Amino acid sequence: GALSAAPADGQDMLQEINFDGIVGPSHNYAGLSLGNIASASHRGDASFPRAAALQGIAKMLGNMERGLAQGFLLPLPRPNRGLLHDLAAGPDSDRALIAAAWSASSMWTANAATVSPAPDTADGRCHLTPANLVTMLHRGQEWRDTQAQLRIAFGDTRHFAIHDAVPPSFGDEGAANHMRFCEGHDAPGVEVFVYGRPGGRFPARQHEQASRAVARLHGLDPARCVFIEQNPVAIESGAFHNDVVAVANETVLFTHEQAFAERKDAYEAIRAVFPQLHVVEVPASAVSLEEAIRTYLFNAQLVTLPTGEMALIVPGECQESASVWAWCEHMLASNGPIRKVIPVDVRQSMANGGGPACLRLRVVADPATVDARFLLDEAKAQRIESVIAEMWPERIEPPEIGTDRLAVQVIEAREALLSALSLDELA
Ligand code: SUG
Repeated sequence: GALSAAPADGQDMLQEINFDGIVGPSHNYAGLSLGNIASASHRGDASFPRAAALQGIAKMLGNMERGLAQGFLLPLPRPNRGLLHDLAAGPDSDRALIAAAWSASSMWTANAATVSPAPDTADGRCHLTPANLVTMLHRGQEWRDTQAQLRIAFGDTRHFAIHDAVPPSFGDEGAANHMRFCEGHDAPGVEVFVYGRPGGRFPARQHEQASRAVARLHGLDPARCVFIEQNPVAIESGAFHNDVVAVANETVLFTHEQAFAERKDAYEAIRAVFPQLHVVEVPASAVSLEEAIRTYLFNAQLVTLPTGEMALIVPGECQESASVWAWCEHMLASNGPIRKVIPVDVRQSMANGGGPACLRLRVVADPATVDARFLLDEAKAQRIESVIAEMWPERIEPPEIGTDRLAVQVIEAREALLSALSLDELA
């Protein structure tokens, strides 16, 4: 079609759209992520891919009913024959190598990319950099395929720029270690990058130099970027990404007291460039770091509802924890900016260390500029649900990973979903 100029006069209707990862048919518990306590403790369990994927769809539908814009990204091709080939892995190889090529980990789209919305960037486009995810083998295989999808979903180069991942020795885990503060999603933001320092018991998956490279690639104003060190104690306790202990939305930072290495300095550094900052801090005396990580209180979606009120969409596990739920009730009774706490059931993902926030990538954009095939509506959700109900394995036992029978089922299931969504070009 004919090219027309992008509206230069601010006519875009920029809003936050959550792109959830649809849980792939090979979802399983192989314990692949060192430092991710849920993944390690569920290693060897049977998994339930169909239930997992339906939990994800129900979360998306719930957010749509609340009036939020919803998109999705598709599962990546698994098993990844290319990876098995590059490793010269055969049936007798280490189970972890085989399981890596079968991982459905792309469901956690908070790790798909880092996103800088148009109002923050020098060229006025929304910039996306796929995360290289190099720390973990099963995640490092994701980014090229993720990028291929981003190039379709956000293919309109008048509005979006898609970069290559940053070079490998600097680990990058995407939006899970990135927070954006703003008065409204369509207003200029201050972008905060949280990195870890290596040397602890568990890997520090986000490297400072990766964050700095992403900020430069996106053309962010250095005066509106803040780089903060994650608390090594948080990483040692199992917060393998910052979004396990903190989440931001508009003017609000909802954080555990022990999220950052130097908490007072961290808040001050943000406040110096964003004076409207409102910190809602949960003290360790109310909720211990361990309990916060076990329940994923902070791996919540902090969203602005159409009424202007903020809601916190938390895992159901939070409601079952006496200390976490007591704190939520206390917060709601106080007159803070977060007015609602809404539990959702994403237990299958939680058992691999992925809460509601891990399952979504936030993109600020005008939905009209996004490829509509990646946007959800009720009819499409029903179509996706019926493919899942019919084609996704009900249950996977660990010894089935690597078998030809399961490979056929997993490949056919994904292909059925692609055709139901007219996205066969991703096959
Ligand atoms: O990378 N789990 C993911 C969980 C990612 C959560 N994302 C955010 N916090 N944003 C990970 O550790 C487990 C896979 C396994 O063990 O099979 C896994 O990859």
